[in-house]
Amino acid sequence: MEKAKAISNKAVKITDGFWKEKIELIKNEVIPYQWSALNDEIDGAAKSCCLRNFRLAAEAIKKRKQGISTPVYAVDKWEYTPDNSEPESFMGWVFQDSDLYKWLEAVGYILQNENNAELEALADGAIELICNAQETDGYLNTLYTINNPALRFTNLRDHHELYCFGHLAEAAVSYYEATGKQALLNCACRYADLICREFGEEGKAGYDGHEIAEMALIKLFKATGSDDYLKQAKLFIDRRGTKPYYFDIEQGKNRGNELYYEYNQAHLPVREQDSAVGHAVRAVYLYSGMADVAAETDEEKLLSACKRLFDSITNKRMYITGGIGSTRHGEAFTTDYHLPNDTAYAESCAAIGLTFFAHRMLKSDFNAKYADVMERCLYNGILSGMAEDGKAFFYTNPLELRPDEVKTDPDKSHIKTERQKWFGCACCPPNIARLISGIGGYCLSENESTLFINLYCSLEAETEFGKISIESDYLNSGRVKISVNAKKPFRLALRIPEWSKGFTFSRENPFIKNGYACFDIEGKDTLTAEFNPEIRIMRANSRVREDIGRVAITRGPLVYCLEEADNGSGLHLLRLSPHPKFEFDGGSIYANAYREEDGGSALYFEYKKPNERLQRVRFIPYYKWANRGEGEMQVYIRI
Ligand code: FUB
Ligand code: ZN
Repeated sequence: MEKAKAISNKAVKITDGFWKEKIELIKNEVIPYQWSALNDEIDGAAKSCCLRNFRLAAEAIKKRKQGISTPVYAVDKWEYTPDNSEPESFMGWVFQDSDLYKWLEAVGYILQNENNAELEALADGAIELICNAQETDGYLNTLYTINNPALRFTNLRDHHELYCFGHLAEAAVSYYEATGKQALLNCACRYADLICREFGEEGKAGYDGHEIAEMALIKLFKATGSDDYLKQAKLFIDRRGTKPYYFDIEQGKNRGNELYYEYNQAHLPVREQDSAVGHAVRAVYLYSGMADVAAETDEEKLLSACKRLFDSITNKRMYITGGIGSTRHGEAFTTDYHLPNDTAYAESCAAIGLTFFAHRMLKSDFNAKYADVMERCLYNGILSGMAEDGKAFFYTNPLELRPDEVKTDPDKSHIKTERQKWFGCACCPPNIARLISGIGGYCLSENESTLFINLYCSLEAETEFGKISIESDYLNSGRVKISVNAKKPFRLALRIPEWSKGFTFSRENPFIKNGYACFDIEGKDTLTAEFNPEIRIMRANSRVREDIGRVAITRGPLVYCLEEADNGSGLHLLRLSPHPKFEFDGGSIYANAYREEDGGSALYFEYKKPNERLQRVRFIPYYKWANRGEGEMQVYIRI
């Protein structure tokens, strides 16, 4: 297995351009905004109760330590609201704690690259609160601590205790790497140690209903060097899908239909799984953990399963935007080539999870296709989840929308016509924040001989081979300048983006392997690469019924869409002209299309060629849609 490791976010400084602007937005707008949301300070937004829960848990622990008994409340729901719960009990979704952890992880990534005493002080306060909500034996979950500690770890399938642990651990590593402060890392390790005792070789044969603990344990293993965490991650992976099903044991009953187990990817032992199934976020989080464990243990069988699952997703079950999850039912995958545009679930978190998975595959399988998928997700199905001002979010990311249908069709009730200020189930907004703030960690990787450039952000980085900087005009001209100051000779591998029709490098005859152009570098050196981000008319495989006879417009990594605001209503009436006469103005794409004229009032009538009129249409990047009020949107246009 040829291995590589990612160069960490801390070693990579994004210097300017598109992603620098996004990181600044996260730092200046999104992080403060989300802090207010977690504190329930945003008017008109769904309540989080996240910080409130931590405060209540800390108080309960304090009281119990003083010998004062605390009330017991039910632990029997996914969402606790003032209507279904006692006023002093836990509120929100069972996994509400994870929102604060994701926020802290994002703060950690920001602090890895700059000093910000105010932000650090805010985070330290939150960490103190988290530590106060931790039980003496390391357990940390506000739902159980507030409502009924005696019931902890009795419903791994649904109650997200290991999921919340996973987010705690990821936040802890990010914050520790940023500040060197141990408090949150110690807190996460104490919880990890409890989990290793409870679910280790000698313990209960459980694993999480919502995967993430696997990849989080690997992060803790890397940060602390403790083998126990690697062993536990592998145990969780090895156990999943083996019989008798742990979820049956804990629930005291069999679910009757094997299909139910697919929701948690627990239908088969993971090494036997071929198709991506079930809840999409869970799936890609599991596969990310599998890819991590395969890389740490050099296990070919596990890696082969990861490769099959990656191909299952990206060759048959992924939207052109990098979105995954074709149905709202179970927020899940369905079947191959079933990619409906207007009922798509395509949760922001799922595209984020696919990015995690692709990123981890690069550790063991040197192939540009993984970075291509990261890029597809990042520029499209992830960024679309956030408004341009960083203060509103999409949970689901359809590729086509008519506001009147969304409002009247219960099958589309998961879709919103405009981004929301916050959600009761707010998994996506802080997930977007942590991904973008840490994007530096996705750009480069290295092994003993080679430095790989996976994403072309403008950056400066410290690597094993010396300093590297990238000046990127990737989105606009496709031109990228790379300067290195090498401490020792090495090979530089530049990913050739799959969208680039042709490319030129300032040095001739690169050796091309697995989609990377490789150059031998010594001393101070500068290389330029010119990729070709020309406008492309893309189609889907003809097995995708919804897209037959339709095309999507892309330029470079960006997928484009039509909006009512630019093109009028009735976007379905448009078809791209065979002579579109594309024009790119640095942001939008203009093209000729024909608009079918109103066919009168009859619902059905005998066919005759419809009248059409020429219309110049405007396409905007998909991620920017719905920033100008409510209206129709369409990625695919008839051709
Ligand atoms: O269950 C935790 C998160 O909430 C999932 O990842 C999302 O799909 C949402 O259901
Ligand atoms: Zn989400």
